[in-house]
Amino acid sequence: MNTRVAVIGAGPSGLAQLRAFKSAADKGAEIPEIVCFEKQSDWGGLWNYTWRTGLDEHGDPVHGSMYRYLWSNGPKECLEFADYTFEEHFGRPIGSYPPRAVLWDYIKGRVEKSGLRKWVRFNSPVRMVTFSDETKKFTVTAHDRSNDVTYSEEFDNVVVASGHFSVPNVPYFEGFSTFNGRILHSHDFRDAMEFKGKDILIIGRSYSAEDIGSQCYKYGAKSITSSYRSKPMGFKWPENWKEVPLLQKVVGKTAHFKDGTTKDVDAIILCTGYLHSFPFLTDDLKLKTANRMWPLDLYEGVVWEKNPKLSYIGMQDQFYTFNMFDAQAWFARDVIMGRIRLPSAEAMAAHGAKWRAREETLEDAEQMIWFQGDYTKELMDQTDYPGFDVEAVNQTFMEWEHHKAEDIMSFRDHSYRSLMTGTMAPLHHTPWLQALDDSMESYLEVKGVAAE
Ligand code: FAD
Ligand code: NA0
Repeated sequence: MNTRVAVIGAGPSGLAQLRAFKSAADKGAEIPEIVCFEKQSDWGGLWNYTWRTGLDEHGDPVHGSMYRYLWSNGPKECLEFADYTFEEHFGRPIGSYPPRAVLWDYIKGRVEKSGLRKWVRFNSPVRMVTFSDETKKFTVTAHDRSNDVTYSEEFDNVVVASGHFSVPNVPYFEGFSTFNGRILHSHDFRDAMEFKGKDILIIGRSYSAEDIGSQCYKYGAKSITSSYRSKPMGFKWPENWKEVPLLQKVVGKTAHFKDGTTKDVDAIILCTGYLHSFPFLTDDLKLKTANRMWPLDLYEGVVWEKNPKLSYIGMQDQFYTFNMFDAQAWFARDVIMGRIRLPSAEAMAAHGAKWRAREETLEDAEQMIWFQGDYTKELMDQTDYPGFDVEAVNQTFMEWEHHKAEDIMSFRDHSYRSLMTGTMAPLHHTPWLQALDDSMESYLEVKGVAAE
């Protein structure tokens, strides 16, 4: 097979794509040549923490949005790879809410074991992708930052796996330009210690708002005020955390809210989400969507309907993550390798419209989880991805939701059963609120015995 496939991004989605092809090769299939372009100097996407904000060492926008002390926001049992379990990677069962470094290690373990590093060109941001109607090929232009050379190569297929939690959505509020404090977006948040002893204002009501506020509480912020546009998060917050309606303006250090209340604050953290941004794609190839469960124009949430030689992985809003990316990558692989025949353009659009219609009826997180579970199952049923019990994963998500509602500051102190191995995770040695060291060594420590 002398076809060539470009994969853009070596985060969990791009690495799922590499792993999908490798698994076909391991079973004896002839696979295309794969070239993965990765802007950063290492793989793992957002899980590859960077202290940098703004521009990277080359002057490109920093991709990373993750921060120190970030622990998984959902049970690891819900994202476990079906073909590479946590137990296989760590050699024993570990807790259910690992910190970032532990999850990064797990993601890397699978691709290192498969020997996939040679498929990745690091320090290589893709600058442009075009498609020729004549040759039916893509031209991918990349910047080799290590040698400062820009070059172009032809590919038969392109898989976009560049993530969509990197380019911040930054609204303006009256008085921002004269605010006497720091204003930042969650994309640039790195270390909660910066806000110790400070009064902070958080704008937003989703996962970044919830977790960055919780981080600031844990590391000693004086007070947290979180301001919502649509509805409050509604958790039982600690004493020094108040939820208020939307910010109207700031005057000096004083924030004014829609209900007429005010609060003096030292810093404002905009947890206002991210933009899907693909500056390297021409308009005919570019997915344009908000962060939602069912973006349109992607057959099975993966294949670009207007040009099925192009696929996208991981573009949905996410409850399911790593194993859903796997299911998508296995599907994209089989379309590329001709194992899955695509229906007509009309049938693809009609199929997407049905999912979108269901998506529009979703009212809460629980319904979204079942929706995404059904979607992941539909994908898995079409490929040889090992598969797993989606209903059991959904039930674990339900338990997680229940534990959060019970106590938002201790939900990470629970543990769950692996749906891949059947093993019950041990309880972590220290309650999350008291566990200030998020290093892998500290997390994997067993009763005072340091990890090897
Ligand atoms: P990314 O991880 O963003 O990786 C995309 C990759 O593409 C990056 O390596 C980037 O450098 C590269 N890239 C981008 N543009 C180019 C280009 N032009 N050329 C070449 N390479 C490019 N999910 C969970 O399951 N659990 C969590 O606890 C969790 N926490 C999160 C916390 C935060 C703060 C954020 C923002 C997200 C979190 N997520 C979490 C969701 C996260 O989206 C997924 O876990 C996962 O990282 C998505 O993988 P991805 O490969 O699609 O995107
Ligand atoms: P995210 O929370 O960064 O998670 C991304 C939020 O922004 C919504 O609450 C929305 O309000 C609000 N918003 C947007 N524009 C606004 C405006 N003009 N005024 C006021 N509010 C505004 O982003 P979203 O898209 O979920 O929410 C945007 C991802 O990062 C998630 O996948 C999450 O899982 C992940 N994450 C994980 C962790 C951990 O694992 C931590 C942080 C983030 P409204 O009213 O429209 O809802 C620990």
